[in-house]
Amino acid sequence: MSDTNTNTTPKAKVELKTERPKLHKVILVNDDYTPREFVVLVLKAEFRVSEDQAMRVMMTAHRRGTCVVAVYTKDVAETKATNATDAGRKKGYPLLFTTEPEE
Ligand code: TYC
Repeated sequence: MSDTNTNTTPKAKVELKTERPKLHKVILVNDDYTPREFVVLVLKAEFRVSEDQAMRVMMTAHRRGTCVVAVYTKDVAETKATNATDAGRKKGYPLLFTTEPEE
């Protein structure tokens, strides 16, 4: 009993599936008041993108209404969106970053 495995009952196989955490998009929303250069500044500071990439993202939001900036885990996406939105608010701009889960 103590040194022999007499248990012949088949064990249920437990499948351990590790789900990847869903990524969340940070979305830049266009407005009519925030200066283009300020949007580029915030994108570079908060999302660590190059001048070129910041300019492309800003112009895409400017022309199309919105642009996906980057994807992160939920917490990081929400923190960065809040920080970037607050940077605009501090200057009195209606600059807005939102988040949404990726499909
Ligand atoms: N539309 C703004 C302007 O013409 C610039 C701008 C671009 C503001 C993108 C917000 O998400 C934005 N000054």
